[in-house]
Amino acid sequence: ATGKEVWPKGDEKVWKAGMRGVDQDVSDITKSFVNHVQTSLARQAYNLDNLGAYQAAALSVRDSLLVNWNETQLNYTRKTPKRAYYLSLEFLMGRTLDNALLNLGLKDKYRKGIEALGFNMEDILEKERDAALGNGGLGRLAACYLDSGASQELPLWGYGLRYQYGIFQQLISPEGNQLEAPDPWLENQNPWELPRLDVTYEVRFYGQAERNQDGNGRATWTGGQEVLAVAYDVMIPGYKTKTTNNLRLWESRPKRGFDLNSFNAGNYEGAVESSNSAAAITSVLYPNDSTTFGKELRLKQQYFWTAASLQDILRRFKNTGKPIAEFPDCKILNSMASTHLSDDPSDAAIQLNDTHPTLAIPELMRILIDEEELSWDEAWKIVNNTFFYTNHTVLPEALEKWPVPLVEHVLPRHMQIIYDINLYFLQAVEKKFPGDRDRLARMSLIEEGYPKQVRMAHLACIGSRKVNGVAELHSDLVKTTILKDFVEFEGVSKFGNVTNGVTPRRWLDQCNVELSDLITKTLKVDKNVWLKDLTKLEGLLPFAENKKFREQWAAIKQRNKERLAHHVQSTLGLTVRTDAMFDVQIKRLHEYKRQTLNILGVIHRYLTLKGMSPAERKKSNRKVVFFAGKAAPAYYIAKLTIRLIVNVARVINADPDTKDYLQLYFLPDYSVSLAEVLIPASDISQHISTAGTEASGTSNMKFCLNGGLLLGTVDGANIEIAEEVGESNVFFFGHLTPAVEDLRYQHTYHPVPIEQKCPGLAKVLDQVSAGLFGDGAPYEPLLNTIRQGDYYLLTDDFDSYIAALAMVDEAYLDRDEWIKKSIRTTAKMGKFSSDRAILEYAESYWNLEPTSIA
Ligand code: F58
Repeated sequence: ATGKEVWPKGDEKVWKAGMRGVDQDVSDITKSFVNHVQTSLARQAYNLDNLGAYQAAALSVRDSLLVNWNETQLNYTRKTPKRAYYLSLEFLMGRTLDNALLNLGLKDKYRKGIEALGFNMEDILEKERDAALGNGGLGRLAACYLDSGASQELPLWGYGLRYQYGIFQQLISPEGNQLEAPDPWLENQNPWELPRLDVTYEVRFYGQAERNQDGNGRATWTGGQEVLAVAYDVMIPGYKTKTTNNLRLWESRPKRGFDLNSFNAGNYEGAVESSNSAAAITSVLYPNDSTTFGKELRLKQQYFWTAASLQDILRRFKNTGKPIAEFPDCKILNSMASTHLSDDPSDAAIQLNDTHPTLAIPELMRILIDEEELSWDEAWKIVNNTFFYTNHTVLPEALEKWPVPLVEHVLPRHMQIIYDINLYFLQAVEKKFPGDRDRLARMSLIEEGYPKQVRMAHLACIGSRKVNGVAELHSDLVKTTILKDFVEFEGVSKFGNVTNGVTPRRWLDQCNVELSDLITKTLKVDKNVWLKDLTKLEGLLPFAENKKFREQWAAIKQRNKERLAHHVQSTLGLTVRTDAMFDVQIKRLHEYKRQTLNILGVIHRYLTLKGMSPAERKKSNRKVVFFAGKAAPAYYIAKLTIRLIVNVARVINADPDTKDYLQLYFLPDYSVSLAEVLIPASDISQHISTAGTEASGTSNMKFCLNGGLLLGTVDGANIEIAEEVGESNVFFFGHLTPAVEDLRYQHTYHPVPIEQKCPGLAKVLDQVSAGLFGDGAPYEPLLNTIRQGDYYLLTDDFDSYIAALAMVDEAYLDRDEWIKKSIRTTAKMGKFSSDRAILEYAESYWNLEPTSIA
């Protein structure tokens, strides 16, 4: 503010009319906005900044959502349809206001109202903080599925944790090191959540589990620590439908405020100790790379969340009071799974998003046996018909395992149940494969060792009705590698595939408004039609041949690049040239994702440019390379990669010989909101994991949906994208999955010096070592991962990678042909809508039907 601002902003008459709340000329929107300014925020037109305006707008939109949410929930209660529950430890929601306005179809009206009050829509949207309760793809997938579930009118709820702190904020030091800062996202209040202080459950930890003497398999679990789970509800509006589903997030609180005895004895710290430890459970999201397991607090998070969610699900059932057929004394059994009537779970399906919620399996067993007094077989049948497990990785180091002593200590009763499950299971395996000791050891829920560990993927698999991977190749790998024995034992029909998808509402309509408008105009259908049936995009195909259309398409890409350049200028003070190809790689930093291959490729390009005469250089393609992504705080090699990128950028952006042809940026603090600016601006994006390591990828889908082409390995969903858009529109390189094992064997037993095997790469590494980008010594550990062992096969794929980059350059020189590829790519992305994916889960897994809200 300049100090000279005139208050109120906007039209004083509209403000006054809004304040009186009676004037017929004032739209409902401005009325409700002004009302929230005055009452909920206790502020006035005379001191309202953009943040306040955002909050007032959010509260006003929330009122509209609440009407639909209430109707939806009432409808479910009355009609008691079968429900599905998506249990995910992560929901990476990003911002809500823009999405809610678009789904409600109210964006234009709000824009006008807000402008009349003197505010600018884009400015207030920027004030919202991301809800970043997730690490990456797995968490964002959960958010897309909630959007699609509501949009397709499915009775689908999410269950998660209300972390006080989301994924850490990433800062980059002048030396290029990643620093982590907390993400206090709830600091300015969160208008999107409804605290439900009346919905609470008790959750126990530690204590003693005593098996009953009468041999009925039951036990009593007592003592230990009891904490309270309090529900916070987040409304999930469907696109252009009244259906507004719920995401329930649990917060942990102490059951009793503090210990009065200690307090009275003057021991104030002691008095609050246990309450602090209860509150700690939901304090922070684990910023995992895939290996840091074994932490007690994480185990407590997992149990706290599954136990609270199951109690909530069971209470909801009991309230339906459904007719009891087969087991007259047990409502739960009948409403949950009429297993004796048909093979179909009848009342609830629970999807396990990775193994993180697997404790729900022994927990439901515990409730059914110890509390509802069912027999083991009855309980196991229900469990087996209720759960579904999605696997998101086959990397061995990423498969969750919990030390037996830890589980025994924190959840003594669950450890007993896991042992019992294992006993019955191994007896069945032994029956089918008599005397096959190795097989029993491989399949056991318990891995021998010091300490013994519980293999959560095995537990999730045998406790579930179905198991799926997230792309065709990945699902095949699940069946042939990590769960091979289980396929042989249980039959292949239990194992399926649901290729991931992304919501076209956020990832096209919201993030690329101009492209969405052009598509609507061109397809000559209402926007709702193609946004809900994304295969309609195929109607764009003929327009690839239309010159005027291509010009419009290209002009939009150009403006998206300018928007990104403007963002970089205003946040980092750096000037990005926009008359260049934009090449983007944005994802968590991980060795298997091979950001290192990309940065070494950039150095290679730089050295090549340096070696050219000025005249030669003039003929080369201008390029700007963007990286963004966080490294797990303890992942040393990933952090070194960031450091290398930042220091290479520092050198090459300042080199007068090359800076017109090659620029490089590492954008700090990657987030959903940043992705929404980066993705629409990309010409080419990189998805270059070692073959067989990336389960699916979902940003590849987002880029292609926005007309960006793909440079990638034959991995994950890249393969299915190429099947749809045609291989001629994708740049593939590198070895294929079946070759990987062999190549690794060669590295170990017949290593060839890098100078011999891949001289181009050797030269690049030498330049880094020699100090071209600042002291080379700190990078040695990173470079040595390639020189020795090279587990992720950079030396095997480097040459074909460089060749693929050259093909990208060549293709880009023929701009008209490039735009055609871009249009054809978008046109063929229909398959990758998360609507398709969620309907596959609903039909082939959960047996769930849409329920409309009249
Ligand atoms: C990702 N997994 C896969 N895990 O890597 C990606 O290929 C896939 O597209 C996506 O799931 C959705 O299916 C992933 O994001 C995590 O972030 C875990 C968080 C918890 C600890 C272990 C990693």
